[in-house]
Amino acid sequence: MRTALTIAGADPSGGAGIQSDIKTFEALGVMGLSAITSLTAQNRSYVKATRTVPSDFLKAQVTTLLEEFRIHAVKIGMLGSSANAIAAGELIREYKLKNVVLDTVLRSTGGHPLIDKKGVGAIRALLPFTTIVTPNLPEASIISGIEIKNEIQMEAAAKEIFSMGAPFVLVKGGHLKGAPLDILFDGKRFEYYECKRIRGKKERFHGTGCILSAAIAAGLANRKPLKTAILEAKSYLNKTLSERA
Ligand code: PXL
Repeated sequence: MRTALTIAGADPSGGAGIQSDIKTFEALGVMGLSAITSLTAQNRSYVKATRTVPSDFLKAQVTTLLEEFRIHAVKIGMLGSSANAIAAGELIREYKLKNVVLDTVLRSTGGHPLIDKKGVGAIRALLPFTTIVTPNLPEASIISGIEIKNEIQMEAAAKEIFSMGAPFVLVKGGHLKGAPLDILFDGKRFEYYECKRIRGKKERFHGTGCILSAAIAAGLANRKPLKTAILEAKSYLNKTLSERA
């Protein structure tokens, strides 16, 4: 069976992080492996506290899995610390991990930091070792240093993040008003993914970014071409959100 590994935080509410990623992998027909970067105390509304694992222990989780499993794709979410971001980069290089989807998690929706102060720099340093990065608007703005209020600025941020070494950049436009538009940049062209806005209480959307990035990783693990994996991930996310209470 094809496998995907999630390197991410644990979310007791199950809506984001490791718990959600394993559900996504298995729903898309991929065996889910996981390495926990940080424990969180949270519900769907807010993050109360986090306890991040030491980076040598993060590495031990992954290297022990590699003794037994081939890993066909990797999703990276909340890292908790810049040390864990550096460790993830070392693992990718040392074990030649392929199909790496980096969800550039910096803060929770409520504003709780999910990586330390040096995290932005550590995430920038990870970009060249990924296959695709999937920042939302606030993350794309912080990583690129470009203010984003419209689609032109989304494109500028995507170009800037590409220039930092990410082979594909998918900027998610859900935080802009109007119909959500995600923009993919491959270094040459932009591709536009329009979607319908699903309405509801904010708890319904907890973990949306995790689902999308894990679903892209599942598609890549299943040998789908990247753009097919993105389209199928968006459709899986839509279905999952529509079914949620
Ligand atoms: O959606 C960002 C995110 C990722 N991973 C974990 C989280 C959150 C947001 O709360 O808790 C573990």
